[in-house]
Amino acid sequence: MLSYEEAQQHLEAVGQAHVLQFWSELSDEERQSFLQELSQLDLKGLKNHCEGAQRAAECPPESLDQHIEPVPPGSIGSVRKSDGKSLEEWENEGLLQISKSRVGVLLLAGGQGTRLGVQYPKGMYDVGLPSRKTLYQIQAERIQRVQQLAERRHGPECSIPWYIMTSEFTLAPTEKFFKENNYFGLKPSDVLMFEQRMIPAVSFDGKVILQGKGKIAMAPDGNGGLYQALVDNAVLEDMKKRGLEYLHVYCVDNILVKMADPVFIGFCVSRGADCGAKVVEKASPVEPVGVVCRVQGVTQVVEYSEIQPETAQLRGPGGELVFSAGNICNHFFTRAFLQDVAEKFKDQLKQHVALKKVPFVDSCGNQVKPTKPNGIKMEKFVFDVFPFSRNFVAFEVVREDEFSPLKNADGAPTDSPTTARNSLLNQHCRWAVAAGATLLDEHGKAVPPSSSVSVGDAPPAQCEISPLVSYFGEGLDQLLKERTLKTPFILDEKRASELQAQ
Ligand code: UD2
Repeated sequence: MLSYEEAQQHLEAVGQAHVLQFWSELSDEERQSFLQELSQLDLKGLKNHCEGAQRAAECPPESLDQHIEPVPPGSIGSVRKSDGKSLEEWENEGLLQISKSRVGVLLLAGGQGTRLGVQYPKGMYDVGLPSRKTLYQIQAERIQRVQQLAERRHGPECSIPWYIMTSEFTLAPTEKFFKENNYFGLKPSDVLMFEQRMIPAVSFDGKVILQGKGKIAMAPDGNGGLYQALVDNAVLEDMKKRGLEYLHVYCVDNILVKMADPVFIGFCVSRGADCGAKVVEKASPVEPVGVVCRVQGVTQVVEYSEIQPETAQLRGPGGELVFSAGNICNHFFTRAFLQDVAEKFKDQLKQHVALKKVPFVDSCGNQVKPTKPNGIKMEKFVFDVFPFSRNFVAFEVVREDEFSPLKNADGAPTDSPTTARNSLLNQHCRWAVAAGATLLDEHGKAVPPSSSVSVGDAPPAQCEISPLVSYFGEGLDQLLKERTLKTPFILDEKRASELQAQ
């Protein structure tokens, strides 16, 4: 650990002496923890970081809009446009890879969830399903089920390790939550949490922002911090040791996420891809999802915060959005590609600039909550490795089946706890009806089979199916065919075995 004198010397040398301006007011304990924080900071890189942030905020990089082109629709794989046979083949290939324990999943869970406004990790959020399951529990159960499907189809016992990238904000509560819940039935040795790096927020005049008198305002380095974190935490070595060849990387808040989706894995593997992304057709020009597109012939994602509104609104002759391939933060990577990124490309990743309101202490020691942006946060994005891929593929999936993210607090028209809950319950009503069940709503009225509604709308009935019973609607006909079911109806494992016995 650095001594006070060493810290002072380093900070002075990089023009950041103000960081220690309240030293004399700190208690012994606060001094210790501050020195610890400073020791973990890359003090040598601090000068570049602060100058780079200041420069980037003063003259933002040129927008890519003039250079972007849509990805030709023919080069995007698609669930909707593929025949049943191809889908089956991909699924089978995916399940085969899973059964050989070659597939892992990696959750990006280091974000702060500011828009949702909760103080705990988003994965712990309960959107108010009849079962009161949290996002983490739903995900854990999907892993178990897809493992089981692979074993049933192809034989030997297999496992899908679950890597969870956290940050200083989310690691401790996530670990505690998993322990308290017995890892939701997964083997603890298959759940591997690690931390991404944090970097300081910088003021417009290039100074590190003090969040407290003995605390720097730090933020995670963006979900593209993944690649550095893989190296810092020897994750690729762990993958190699376990014989994993493929990784499905996804973000925490999509209630419909298909963990280790066999169809997607099978599609990517059979195309020989080293890198892939799921997309959905954008719902509107302003939907907050990046677009998969080409820039000077190279496929990449342009994030929603960086595309000009005029470009996002461009429409083709049939009225369709020109840039419609919406990124849903579901990525496929081979281990070999990740190894390449770790060795050759991770330091070349673009830095994105976000101007944020960062609470700080002013020079008189007053705590200030700014009302307009005062700080620069630099972030890396997980998809910025796509241009390094030798064979990138995009795969379009059906929104109603696969994408309903939780971003905002209730009251917002989209991406809220209510829309996420509704999307899941709608999906489960569709599954039950397709399996031949008649659902009775709370008034005892049969739900018409065609009553499908769009993502996020209120479901026709409260029907929830545990992922431990069905991963993607499979296996329900033998349980539900010709049954009339009163709702609210929860199909969990116990109910499933009762139905089977009847
Ligand atoms: C992400 C995608 C966007 C679209 C959208 C769909 C990126 C950069 N953008 O936007 O194109 O696909 O999701 O929902 O991927 N995270 C970390 N560490 C960090 C920051 C974020 O792990 O430092 C995680 C976060 O916990 C979440 C995921 O990355 O699971 C996405 O982060 P977000 O919710 O801030 O991204 P968003 O919605 O702006």
